[in-house]
Amino acid sequence: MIDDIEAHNDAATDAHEQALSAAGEVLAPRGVDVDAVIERIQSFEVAVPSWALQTGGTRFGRFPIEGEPRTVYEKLDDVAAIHRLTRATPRVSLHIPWDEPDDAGTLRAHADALGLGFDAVNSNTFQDQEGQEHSYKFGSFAHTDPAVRRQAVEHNLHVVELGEALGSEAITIWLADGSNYPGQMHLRKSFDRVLGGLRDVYDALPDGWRLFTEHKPYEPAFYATVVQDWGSSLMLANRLGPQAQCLVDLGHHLPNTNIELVVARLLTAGKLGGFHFNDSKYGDDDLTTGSIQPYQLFLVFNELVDAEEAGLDGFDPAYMIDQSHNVKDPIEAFLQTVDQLQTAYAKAVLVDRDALAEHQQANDALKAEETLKRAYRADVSALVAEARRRQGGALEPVAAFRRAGYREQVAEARADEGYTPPQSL
Ligand SMILES: [Mn+2]
Repeated sequence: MIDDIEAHNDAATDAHEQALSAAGEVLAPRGVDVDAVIERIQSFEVAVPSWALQTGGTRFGRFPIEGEPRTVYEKLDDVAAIHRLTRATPRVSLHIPWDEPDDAGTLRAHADALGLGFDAVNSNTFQDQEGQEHSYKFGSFAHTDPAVRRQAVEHNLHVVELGEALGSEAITIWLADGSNYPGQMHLRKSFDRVLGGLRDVYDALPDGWRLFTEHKPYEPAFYATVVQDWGSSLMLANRLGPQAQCLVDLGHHLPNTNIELVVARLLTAGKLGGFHFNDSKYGDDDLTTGSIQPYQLFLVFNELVDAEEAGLDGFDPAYMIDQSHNVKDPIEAFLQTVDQLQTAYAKAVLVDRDALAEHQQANDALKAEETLKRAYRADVSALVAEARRRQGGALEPVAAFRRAGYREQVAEARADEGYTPPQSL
């Protein structure tokens, strides 16, 4: 289906090579090793979540498009198409039970055939599922009834077991537990109950596995959320032990929060486990990464690259995308997102860290800020495209995707009842 990448790249080669050499002319005199930066970009990988390959919606509705994946197998086919074009998304982050496979071995074989693996698995105790004995209306891990808490723990243990069968090595737990009104929930006791539930899951983790807690300030709980902020998440990770770390979802912060500072603190604590990339204007909007606050994204990557280059002990963040595509074709949005992430990463790699350290030491606020701005303003688009091309990906992923007619083809294949895997990806 997407098998004419070379032809597509050939058509775009002249313009690309001009842009690449122009970028080299700007960067080389600054002492930048352009090839080394391209190699760094090539090393960047990010996981695609199984829950965002269909169009998303809001509480007001959802507007589906033709050719959306109907099964977890078809979702993997779409991730393979994204990976084929970007060469940067070799893993899928599964959501259970939304994408619970009938048989883990069959799903794993399907992923293997597509050249894909599995990143962190995600559990769900924020909504009730059919046939479930107890309701999560008033919480899961934090519920006052031990039977509900037990059910939530059992679900997470099941997700770990399934993840193990798929080759995952981490579980992400986001809890909606909280209260809508003052007095509804005992603030301290509810936290203790969450810690108790997480402890049961933590104790059952296979060797080499990590458990990520994901904080969020509000929604669906509108007064007090138990794992509300990075401080609460860090407390949990510290109390649980070395296999527990914190996941930062860029949209899970109150307006104006200094997220790069949160990242720096979690790095200092050795507890930055993973990321959910997205962007937001007002709340947890799940918009395309870099679409609203690209400078903030760069500043976050600046902290990550600084930690990477400093060789910070235990630095191994699991990068994932967590977006909701209400008005864009989800595959196209992912192609755009990966490009945005690589762009922010490349700009952070360009930061002259020796000069920055000197300006910081000299308390030269202006020169220090300009050092960051200089890297941020650099046009790295040709470097990012070259990184894709060197790995067999597309110079212009969205254009190649549209030209290949993938969406039209799957719209036809997915219109009938039976499942037909794409012939070539
Ligand atoms: Mn998230």
